[in-house]
Order: sequence, then structure tokens, then C-alpha cells
Amino acid sequence: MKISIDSIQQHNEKLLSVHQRKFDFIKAEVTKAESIIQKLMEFNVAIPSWALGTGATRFGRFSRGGEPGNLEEKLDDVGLLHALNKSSGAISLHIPWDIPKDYNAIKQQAGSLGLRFDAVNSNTFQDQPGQKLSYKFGSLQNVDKNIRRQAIDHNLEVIKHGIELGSKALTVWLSDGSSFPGQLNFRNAFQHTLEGLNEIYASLPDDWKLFLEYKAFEPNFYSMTVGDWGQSLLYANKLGPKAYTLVDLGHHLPNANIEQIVALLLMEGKLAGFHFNDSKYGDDDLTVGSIKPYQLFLIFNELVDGMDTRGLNHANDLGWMIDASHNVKDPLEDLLQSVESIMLAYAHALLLDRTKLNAAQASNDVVGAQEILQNTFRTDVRSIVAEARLRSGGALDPISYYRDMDIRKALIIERGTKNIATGL
Ligand code: PSV
Ligand code: MN
Repeated sequence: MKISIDSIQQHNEKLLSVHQRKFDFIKAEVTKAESIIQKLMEFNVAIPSWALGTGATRFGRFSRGGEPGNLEEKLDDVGLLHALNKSSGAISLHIPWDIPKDYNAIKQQAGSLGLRFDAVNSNTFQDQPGQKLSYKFGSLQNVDKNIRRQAIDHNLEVIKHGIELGSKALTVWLSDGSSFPGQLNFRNAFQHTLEGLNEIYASLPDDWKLFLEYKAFEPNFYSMTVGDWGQSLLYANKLGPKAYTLVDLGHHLPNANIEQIVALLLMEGKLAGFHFNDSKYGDDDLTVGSIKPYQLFLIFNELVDGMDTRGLNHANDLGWMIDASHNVKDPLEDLLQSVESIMLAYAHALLLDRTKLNAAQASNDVVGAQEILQNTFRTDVRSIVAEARLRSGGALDPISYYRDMDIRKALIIERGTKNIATGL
């Protein structure tokens, strides 16, 4: 389903005068509004190919129909999001859930929708139909070298797909670990994993990066072989300069200080980027910013500060992706909300007066520092984000456009109610 530029314009015309009033007000308050808008217009967050269908818990799945049934339809859905918000111009593929049949055709389709291919993701956390050996007791960590070989070969194959598509990074998330004390020799598991990662790393093209994602628990409940940022960083440092630690917001133990983790990884030049989501209890995969928007702002505050200190380009030098699952919401609406939350947090971080914050910190002015952070966070920057979207050709209010045009209904008519997207 394609969205016409005319219909976006009509939508914008209806909302323009209200928007203009709000934008004029904030522009008078915020002297750097124009530079923030420029940065927002350059910033894009990749959509994972597995997040376009309805998610599930182990108790059930409640689809609302119109889900994409193949990679082409998934690309169309991301194209639709990008047409509306102009900030979702990339897709991240999970192999083997989304193996392209015809690279050229897929690349052409992506190009016509203004999309590029972000990191490719390997999958050694599930057994696939017809797969020779099982990952029940882990993949790269496995005590059986044939299973380790199979997992390494899978990653090499994923890199090949990525090269064809123009991706520049491989994201490895391992579910490896153990569920009971005594099940695993920790040091052997680490060494086997390192050996495997070394071989995968060696076959990366020169301009590629390896992102190593960590997770505290699940599916293993006693130990995870890449369980936290310290372990991921240990591997990344041993692997070499093209290996980085990837932060998925939902992969920490409760109350972890993620902003501090981000600050230190950036300081070490080892932060790969993000899988954005939100959580209340564990890896809940909820809409970004739905539970802890202030934490998201604090993370972006460290990101902007750390990237500027290292002279990094905000838009391109780190990997930005959503990794969420939608059990009760329309996945496309959920993704629009997630991207909006990210843009707001980024806008707030750009708005923050860093000179003042540095001065407050240097004089141990604890109250002053909090005032600076919270005054920034409580500034309503929604019209700045909307203005950036408007100037890029997107919709002033993507969700109301989506609802007014009844896009889900159109997708159900086009695709039916029975399609189930590959993925989770
Ligand atoms: C694992 O929980 C994870 O965060 C990894 O990024 C996977 O690739 C993704 O979710 C989908 O299972
Ligand atoms: Mn993830």
C-alpha cells in the first residue's frame, strides 16, 4: 500500500495553523531550534523486519490481520512508516526469517521507498525446520564442536546476505547460557564463544562492524554467556576494533543505570548502538518511552554528550534500531509511537544547556543540575519534532493520518486476516 504525497499535504493543511502557533511559541523560547531541527531531519531509526507483525507471549497471539506475509510486504510497511514520519528510513533483517529471494529486486524496492538496509541479525537461538544439529544447549558455546561449526557457518552466511544488500554490520545475539548451576563450565563456554566470534569477525568486510548484544536472562535463567555489558565488552576488546557492544534497553536487570553504561561504552569507543524498547519488569519489548521516558532522555543526554566529545556523527556513526514486540497494539501504530518517543528524547538532549550542566557539576550544585535536566525534559518539544517531519515531507501527526485513512483496514483488504509475519 502506497501513501500519496497529496494526501499527506491535505492532512498537513488541516493541522497547519495549530502547529504553526505552537511552533512559533517554542521557537521564541528556544534559540537553537533551527539547529535541533536540522539534526532531527538527519536522524533515522531502523525498523526490524520482525516487528511488523503481532507479537505474542507464550500464552497466545492475537492478530488483527493485514500483517505482512513476506519480505516485500514488510518493506512496504516500513516504507509506509517512513513516508509518514520521515525518520524510519532503514530496515534490519533477521536471517533466516527474512532471506531475500532476489537481491536486486529487494534493493530496488527498498530504494524506491527511501530505505536502506541496516545491520543484519543472525539467529542461533532457534532450531529451523530441517536443521541438522540442535541449539538446545547453546550455539557458539556448545560442548559439541560440530554444533559450534554450524553456528559459525550460519553467521558467515548472514554476512553474505548483508553484503548483497549493502548492510554494514552484523548483530549477534546469543541465547547461550545455562538454566541450572553446574550445567556449564563458564570458562569453556566463554572460550568456545570467543573462538567462534573470532572466526566470524575475521570474515567481516573491512568496512563492517560486529555488534555483540548482551542480555541478563532469558531464555537461560541461571547464566548467560554474554550476560551483561562487561562480558560483551570483554569479547569486543579481545576481538578487535570492528567489534562493539550493543545495548538493548530491555536486556538489563531491574533498575540498572543504563545511561552510565552508555557513557562509559562511548568513552571507550565501544558502543555499537541501540535496540530501543521499554520495559516494566524484564525484556518486555514495550513501546519506546511508554514506561520510562525520563530514563530515555537521560540516555540520550549521555549519547549526545559522548558522541560530541568523540566527534561522532549522531545520525550515522552508531546503529539505531527499535526492537519491540506488539501484543495488543497495531504494530504500525506502536512503531510510530516508538519513533516519536526517540525523536523527542533526542530533541530534549539537543536542547539541554551543556555548559550550564557542566558548571553545575563542577561546583557540586546537585539541585542546579537536577533543575537543568528536569526543566529541559519538561519543555514541550513536540512541535519542534513535528516541524522537522513537516520540512522532510512527512505528516504532522502520523498516527491521526494512519487512523483517518483507515490504513489497517486497507491492509486487511489487501492481505487478508490470516497472514502471519515471520519472526517472533
Ligand atoms: C533478543 O531478546 C533480541 O533482543 C535480539 O536482538 C534478537 O535478535 C531479537 O530480540 C529478536 O528475537
Ligand atoms: Mn535486541
